[in-house]
Amino acid sequence: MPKIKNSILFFLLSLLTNISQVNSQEVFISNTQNRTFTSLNGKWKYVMDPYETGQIGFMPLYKNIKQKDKTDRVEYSFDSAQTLWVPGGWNVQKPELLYYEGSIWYRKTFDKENIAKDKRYYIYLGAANYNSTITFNGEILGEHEGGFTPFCYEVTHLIKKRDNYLIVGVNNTRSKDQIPAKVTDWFNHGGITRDVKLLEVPTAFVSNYFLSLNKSTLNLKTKQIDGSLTLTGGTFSQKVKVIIPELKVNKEIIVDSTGTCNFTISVKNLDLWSPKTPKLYKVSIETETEKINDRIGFRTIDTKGKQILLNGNPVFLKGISLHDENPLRRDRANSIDDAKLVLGWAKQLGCNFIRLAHYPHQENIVRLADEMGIMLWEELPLYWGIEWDNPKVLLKAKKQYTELINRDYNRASSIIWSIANETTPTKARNEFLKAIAEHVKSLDNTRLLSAACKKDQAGDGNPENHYTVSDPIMKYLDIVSFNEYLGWYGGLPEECRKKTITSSANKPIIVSEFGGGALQGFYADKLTRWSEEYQENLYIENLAMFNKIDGLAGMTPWILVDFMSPLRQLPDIQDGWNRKGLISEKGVKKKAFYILQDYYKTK
Ligand code: GCB
Repeated sequence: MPKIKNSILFFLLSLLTNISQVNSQEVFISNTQNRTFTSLNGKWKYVMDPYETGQIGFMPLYKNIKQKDKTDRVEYSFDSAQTLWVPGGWNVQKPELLYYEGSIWYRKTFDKENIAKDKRYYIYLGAANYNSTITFNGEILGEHEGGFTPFCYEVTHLIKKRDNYLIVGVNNTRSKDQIPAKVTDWFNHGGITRDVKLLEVPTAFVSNYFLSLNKSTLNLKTKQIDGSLTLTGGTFSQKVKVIIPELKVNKEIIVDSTGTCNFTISVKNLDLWSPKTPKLYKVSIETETEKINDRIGFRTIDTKGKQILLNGNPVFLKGISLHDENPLRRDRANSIDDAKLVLGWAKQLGCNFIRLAHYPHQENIVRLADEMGIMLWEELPLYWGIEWDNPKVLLKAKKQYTELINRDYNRASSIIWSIANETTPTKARNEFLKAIAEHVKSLDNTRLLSAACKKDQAGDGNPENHYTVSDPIMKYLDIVSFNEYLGWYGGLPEECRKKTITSSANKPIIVSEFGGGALQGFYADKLTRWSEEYQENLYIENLAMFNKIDGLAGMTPWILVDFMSPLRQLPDIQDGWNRKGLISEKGVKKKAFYILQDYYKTK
């Protein structure tokens, strides 16, 4: 008898494990804005958990425990708790949370009157920084690591007509085995920073699809679009249609029960996407039970020797770097209006390119860049201090990259994946980044690879006044990029006149950062630190130096707008802001803005 009991227990346990596997984030659902969903944005109740135990008074927070009668001991209460706005970092919402690093548990309650039998329901989070525990109606759905990429969990088996409660614990404690690691030069906005949605999809649904222009057909009259898609939940073969009305495409695809399928589509008279003509086509993906609309542009991006080729033509990337922050609201960006603000400034500067530093930005900005014709560099926070020799960190990086590529593959604006920023070459780091380069290429060979490298140190065999870039990871990259702060972190701007820069690779070069700080409205002579004149002169000298580089294919100066950083505490100058912006945190342009604007007019 006990034996039977044990086996029943084992069976039940294995069922449970299976359920938790099913619930764990194994499906990636893209293009959520064009699917059926209920927004769960708005005010959420919250309970702080500074000791990060997940419980208060020995009672788990995700159980949403309430006092039953006057004898009952319960030491927390979501019902009478204060609220935080979602999406949004918690730091700027309450003065006592400004520098808070720890856990906060959020709760959202909602009713769902029309629960359809032939539908499935998923909780989708655009991003939560950094570790999240997702629970629904008292069940743990899973945990997600990474502060900038989207994820979802199925709740079909748990959703009710009334009184659903979604409780999410978010922890933004920094740690050396995370990505990013302990120290960054940006603000650690904690919490649910992007949209939360309850998605409603058919039982079998197209969770993701990937469309891109086949490079080898670029110069042909009839071009080819390469495609693949994933049907989730289908138990038998099913028809899926890809429809592009303007191109008279109505392609029928049979997806078998494996759920994935590759296909090609021939197209005539295709207008290519470019910054000058950011043509997007209406694309619909249809099954018998759903229709997903999208707007997709088709282009190729390639290199030839030291040139970057967009649709086969050389292009100079007139760029600027950017953090995903709205300086006016002092918060992580999370809306189309936030995206319009910064892309509007970049357009005024004359940019056709933006480096989305140093982590995946909100999806709205990538979609708006598609519409506005701005090319993008996207990256993960493989930044200072990463534990290169920790295999778990490598797995995390691969997972974050997979999530980002799943989200943005169909965006024509996104042309470069950058795999690291300012990391010192060591054996462990080189192997790690080689593995990441291979991973990214295996998921997406329609974009270029780069990394913001360091140039070689002085005294490493180069003649005086001559810099080279010879980072060993360059061989895995399509573009050589480097950050260079001459005139700010070493020497005065005038020294730029003496320096020359080369790279040993026959590849295009992007200057991925340069710049210096200025307090907007502080005017002095060009040798006075923090003055607008100092920054202005630094731009003049640096631009002249970079202009001499053989193979210069673009640049992304540091940075469009001042951004929050706890590393920057000089009173009355920085006050918690990195001042290298060409625009102040109040939206006022500094003198150097116009220097770069004039330079871009010549390009
Ligand atoms: C860098 C980093 C960037 C910093 C910048 C600075 O090289 O890549 O994250 O914010 O320098 O301002 O020092």
